[in-house]
Amino acid sequence: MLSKSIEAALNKQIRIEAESSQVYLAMAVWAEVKGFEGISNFMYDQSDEEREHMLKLVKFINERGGHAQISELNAPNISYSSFKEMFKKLLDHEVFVSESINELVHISLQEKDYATHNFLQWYVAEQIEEEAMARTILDKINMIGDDKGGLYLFDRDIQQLTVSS
Ligand code: OFO
Repeated sequence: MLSKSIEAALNKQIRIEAESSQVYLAMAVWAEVKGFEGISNFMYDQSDEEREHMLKLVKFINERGGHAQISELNAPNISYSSFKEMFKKLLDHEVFVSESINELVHISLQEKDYATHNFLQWYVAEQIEEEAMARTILDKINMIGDDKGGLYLFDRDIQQLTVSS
């Protein structure tokens, strides 16, 4: 059974994951409108993944006798000055999510809620991967700079870049 404070903290995370999904969906749309199909598809996938993260929390809260809260979301940013800015925002966002997960882990230990602590380990591992991936992408984008040809190739190769790195 979840304590009220853990339930509230997990519900806050539901909202963060849902907002992540919206932020990445808006990035996918922006890239698509600009004609970058590879980057766009990559961001659509990221958006789907964040929704999965949200659903995992929903199921966990309900299974543990709580009530998952589906709340209003902040509107995401819908345009960027460049892909460099967009991917910097993506990395910043993942770092923010990691901090939020760390705080949840901290609360679960304080309350000796080992079931929740165990459940959160999946998110800890996921955040390590997602931060690393965002850093890899940002490094590539910084190398490309404003070179149009480089961006064209990056758009073509982004799926492989991230899978193999
Ligand atoms: Fe990439 O944030 Fe979810 O966990």
